[in-house]
Amino acid sequence: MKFKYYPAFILAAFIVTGCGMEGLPLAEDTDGGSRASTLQAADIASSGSQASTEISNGSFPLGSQASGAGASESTDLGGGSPGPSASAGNTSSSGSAESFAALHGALSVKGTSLTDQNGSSVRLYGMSTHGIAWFPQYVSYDAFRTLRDDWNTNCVRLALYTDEYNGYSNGGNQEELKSLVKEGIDYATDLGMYVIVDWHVLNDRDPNVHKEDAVGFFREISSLYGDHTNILYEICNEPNGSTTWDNIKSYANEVIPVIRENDADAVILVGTPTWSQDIHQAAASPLEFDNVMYTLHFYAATHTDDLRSRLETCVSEGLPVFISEFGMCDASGSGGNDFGQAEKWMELMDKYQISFCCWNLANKAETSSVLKSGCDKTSDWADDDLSESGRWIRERFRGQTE
Ligand code: IDC
Repeated sequence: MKFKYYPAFILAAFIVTGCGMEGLPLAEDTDGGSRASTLQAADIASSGSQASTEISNGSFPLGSQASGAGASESTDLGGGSPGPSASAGNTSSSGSAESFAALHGALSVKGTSLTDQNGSSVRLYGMSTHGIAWFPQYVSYDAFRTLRDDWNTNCVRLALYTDEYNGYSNGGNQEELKSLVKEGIDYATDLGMYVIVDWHVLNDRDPNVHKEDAVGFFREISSLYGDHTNILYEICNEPNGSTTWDNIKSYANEVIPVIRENDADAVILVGTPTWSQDIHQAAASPLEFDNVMYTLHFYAATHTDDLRSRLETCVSEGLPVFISEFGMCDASGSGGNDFGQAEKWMELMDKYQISFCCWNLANKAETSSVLKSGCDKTSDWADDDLSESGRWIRERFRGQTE
């Protein structure tokens, strides 16, 4: 067991100012005006209005948005309750006294599968946080414990936005954000879960825009956690716009060696062009590193047969794919859920044993948030605390086997 325990340090009174996501620049936004908007969360928390979004061609436009945020201004980090040792019982999938991450240990990519320390293939599944800068209250031991024990998940994804308002490379307090990432890793480690550190490229479109920050960030995190076997690095969430696979490759060829200096065999997830939909481009020209998986993201009310058949083709031809983000709703993160399409995606992921994370653990007033916008609880959610998305995906996780 190679876990090193870092005492979880608590960000006392991590105050999020101007954290309303309405202040975020939009991917498709050409109106600089929205960038300047710094609505206070409290001003908008009650609005509850949903984004009205135009979806075209199955791609992912972040259309005009006016959804309310459920983030609280002054944040409770869940009390920072001390975790049990990493060998604490895990009532989730394994049913063993040993934790899931202890049981499976260091992962590697063999063919299209994630493979554990014993050579068996293993699937990771769980929730992605929303942007941790805006919703830090869910980066807590108790939230993750609930996801492990009640939702039957074995993995959590920490989404660190880069270029959105107050993101890591756009005004965010980098030290506080890194502390939050470290806390999240520590909580997941204590709970014997795997954890994905997601450098959430979105508004920046091309990961090269903030490459220097990415290099510094991943150097630091991998130097602290290089001996952990439960951490995966996702180096660019969703390149988009005119970003090409060659642009992404050139970024990956710089960032991956930085991580590998400290963590020689970590699994690294790499985003693909067009909001991580163009995995066929990665298949045509893969990276030359071991232990890499390519990400595909889907939103079930937007992406259907075409993207599923692309996934099927690429995986059948040998591409290792990790679905590190998906929603049951449309690509704006709102609109109606399409559970029929979501079920088809689930069946396909089961067929190919693909690992997956669902967007998002938050109480924002948008369809993809799994908590109701009126829910202030940060763990131990009852049925009534969950949104329609939350109720559906929790049921799905509960029935999931590795
Ligand atoms: C959305 C959030 C929304 C936020 C917006 C910021 O749900 O609250 O205002 O980002 O631009 C993605 C992205 C993910 C998006 C999500 C839904 O990875 O950041 O979150 N989505 O739009 N890709 C496809 C959909």
